[in-house]
Amino acid sequence: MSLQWYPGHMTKARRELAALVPSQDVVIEVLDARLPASSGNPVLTELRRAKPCIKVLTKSDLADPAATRAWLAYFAGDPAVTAIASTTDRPQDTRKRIASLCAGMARHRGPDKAVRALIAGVPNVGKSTLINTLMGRAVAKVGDKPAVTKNQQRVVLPGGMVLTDTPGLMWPRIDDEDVALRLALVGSIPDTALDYVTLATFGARLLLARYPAEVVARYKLPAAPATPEDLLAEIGRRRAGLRAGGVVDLQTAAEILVHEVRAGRLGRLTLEDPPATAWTGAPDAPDADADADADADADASDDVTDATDAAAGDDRDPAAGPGPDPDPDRG
Ligand SMILES: Nc1nc2c(ncn2[C@@H]2O[C@H](COP(=O)(O)OP(=O)(O)OP(=O)(O)O)[C@@H](O)[C@H]2O)c(=O)[nH]1
Ligand SMILES: [Mg+2]
Repeated sequence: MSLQWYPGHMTKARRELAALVPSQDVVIEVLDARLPASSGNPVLTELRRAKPCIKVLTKSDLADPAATRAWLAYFAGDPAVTAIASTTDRPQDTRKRIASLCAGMARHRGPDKAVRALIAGVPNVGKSTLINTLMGRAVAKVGDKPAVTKNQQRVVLPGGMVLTDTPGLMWPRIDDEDVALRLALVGSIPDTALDYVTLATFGARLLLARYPAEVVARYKLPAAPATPEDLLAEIGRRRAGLRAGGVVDLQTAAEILVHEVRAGRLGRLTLEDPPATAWTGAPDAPDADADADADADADASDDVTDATDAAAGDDRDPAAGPGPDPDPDRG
């Protein structure tokens, strides 16, 4: 299966993003902390080329804290980017951390010229929310569905930095079916592009493999069902009711599972792990700016952590937030 969901405004959005990149000092790529690989847009990687880049793993309050640490450690091996995790729970920390990183990455601008940064990424990952967090008030429209932002929006932060929000961007054809299904499961691809039973069956398989205990607890099951189909049937029997003739309402069961995964009802889940092979070059040579930033922000909260900390074996919870916390390290 290759999924095509490329609404008309995205052709224009891509063209406008390509035109914007050269004038920017920093590219802020927003990723969903539950999907740090699948929510990375190859179009953006190509457009930004060698621009300094901050990867912000948003919604880390919904992601598995141990997995977020593993992802930050993985990204710390990439000398071309700096990765942090964020959540809307701690806006002050996000503001402080991003301002400090951007200032460090755009020293060439000097003290008199405003730093320019753009925020980009796939739909619904929280780009406009991040703009609002950085502004300290609601200036950009946000919504819990993909493709809310249709045009670029430029704002000037209280500290003087010029920031541009951009529309969520997909690539014209997603050939990797698992990537498409993972993106749909977190709501970056609209429900209209796929059918719920296909999506929920995929989600159920993923959950049974990665978080069987959370599945058992949420749906009050005696044990983890053997197959994704069995799980959907159980959810159907317990929550969706039966149709005429005692048939399980699979469609409703599928909708329940998808919505509950998205909303974090099963707990904090991450749907993919970093590659097993870490980046192996120059592990002792993090760039000087990143070090300075880490020092300056040594008191930053656990909710916003930079990749250098994670790589150094920092075992703080990168995203202490509400909800169940499967992280045994958390103090
Ligand atoms: N739980 C949680 N939800 C978040 C966080 N950040 C954003 N959201 C929610 O995610 C949804 C999408 O947020 P937006 O800021 O509109 O996302 P976007 O990337 O601008 O989306 P498009 O403009 O459609 O590409 C909204 O319902 C936000 O409230 C977060 O840190 N945690
Ligand atoms: Mg938006």
